[in-house]
Amino acid sequence: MSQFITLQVGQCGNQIGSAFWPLALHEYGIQTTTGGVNLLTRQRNHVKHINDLSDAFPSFFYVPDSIDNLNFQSVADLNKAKVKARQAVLIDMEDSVVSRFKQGPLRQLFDQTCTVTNYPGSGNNWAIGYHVHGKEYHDRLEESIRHVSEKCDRLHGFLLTHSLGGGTGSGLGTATLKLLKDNYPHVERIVSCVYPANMQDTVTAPYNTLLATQELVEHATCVFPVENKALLDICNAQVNKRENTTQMNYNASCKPFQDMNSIIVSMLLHLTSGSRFPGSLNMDMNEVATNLVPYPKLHYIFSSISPITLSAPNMCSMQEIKLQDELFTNAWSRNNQLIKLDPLQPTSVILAAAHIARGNTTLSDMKRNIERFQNKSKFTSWSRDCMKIGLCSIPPAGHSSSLLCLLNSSTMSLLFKDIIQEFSKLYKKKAHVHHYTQVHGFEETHFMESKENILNLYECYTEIRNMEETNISRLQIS
Ligand SMILES: Nc1nc2c(ncn2[C@@H]2O[C@H](COP(=O)(O)OP(=O)(O)OP(=O)(O)O)[C@@H](O)[C@H]2O)c(=O)[nH]1
Ligand SMILES: [Mg+2]
Repeated sequence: MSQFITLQVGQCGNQIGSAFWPLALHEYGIQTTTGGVNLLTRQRNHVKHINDLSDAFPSFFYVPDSIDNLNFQSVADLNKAKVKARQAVLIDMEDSVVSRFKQGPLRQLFDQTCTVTNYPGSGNNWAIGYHVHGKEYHDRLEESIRHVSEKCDRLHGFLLTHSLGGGTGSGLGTATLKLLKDNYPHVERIVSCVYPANMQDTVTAPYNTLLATQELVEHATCVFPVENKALLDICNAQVNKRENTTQMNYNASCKPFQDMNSIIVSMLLHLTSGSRFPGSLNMDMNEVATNLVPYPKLHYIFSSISPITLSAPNMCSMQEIKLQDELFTNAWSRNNQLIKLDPLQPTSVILAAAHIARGNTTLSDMKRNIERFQNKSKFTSWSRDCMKIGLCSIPPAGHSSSLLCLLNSSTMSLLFKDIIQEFSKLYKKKAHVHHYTQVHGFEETHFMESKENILNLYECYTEIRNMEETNISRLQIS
């Protein structure tokens, strides 16, 4: 199975990582007690033979000795066996989140030489993250990444997690992405990025988001964007669903990041499940880009998931989904989207699609529901009849089955339109521009170039949509 190196950049990237690793271990039956994660069942029961994992466990973990060490029960066993996350670097230009990692129960999981930190951050400024820290830490990052990649014998990709609203994740994160492309051009660069809830979150977020998006379009193989606004809506809906609770509402200022991140982590666990567990119908990570990216730059993938699980105690939506069809219907509903777009609306077309199920979903459940999906959506001429599917028999914690729906849809153009609009509002008045232009290496023309490139991408999607609307009849060749 393909091996992946994970890079966590900035506060958000590292917080997502701190939720991801304990759950990834838990899915192998290894208990941890970090971060308030509610560990619900022992998944080990689902893996019939521990030797089955000998190919899959090293996809995200590095096992120095023999695979017999897989008889782990707890983090103490992992430490004894010197197991490491196949984790390149924990990168943050302020060190509080990474320090918490270093002191927590999972500290042995990470190679201490592969953390790159500084103080006091990149001040919510993409230019500082990209140009100042990107330059200063270039060699250290290069060295750390080389160090972990040398331990891989089947390195297939890098998985980068970060947010785009601040300075480090957006700036240094995309500088790291460029470094990966320069040094490992044939290794995939898969990105899980968080778009800010609203642009008030950080005043300069529209600039950071625009500049970082331009880099993601240029250097990533595949991007899985998530919007904090969508996550907040999901959290609120889950809270309001609970009975006998005082009504509470999340909003951007109370930042329930733990719950929001657990939704992102569910998506990542799902996405990577085909590489982390064996199975003949699994969708390995090395199949993601091939199936979902028809043209190199149209690589932004929409995701939605069912059921939704939040991390806070007693907040897992534990109601068991009785019917498989309901699982699919929920995953297609607007309430379960990790980014607020509507790819099933009549004005958008689907360029590529994949459904990854975990747990007890059968092939016939899948086929029946794919047909339903094909009937309710609009596709390009080449994508209608083919749909990538993945079936991983290991369910996520606390559920008997779950579904991740991944779509490459022309409706993604709305995200790019929004980015340009928010940028233009601020840039029209040239507000905060001097913070960027005073950074050595940053030219003001970079703003307009980024805007142009994103606009081009917007137009590419529109063109595909319009192309599908004009119904050209087939030539009859006799
Ligand atoms: N979903 C989610 N969003 C986060 C998290 N932490 C921060 N954010 C959002 O990310 C944006 C800010 O990015 P951060 O990750 O805090 O910034 P950074 O990358 O550390 O950069 P600097 O602090 O400016 O150096 C804001 O829009 C926050 O709301 C998190 O754990 N989860
Ligand atoms: Mg920070």
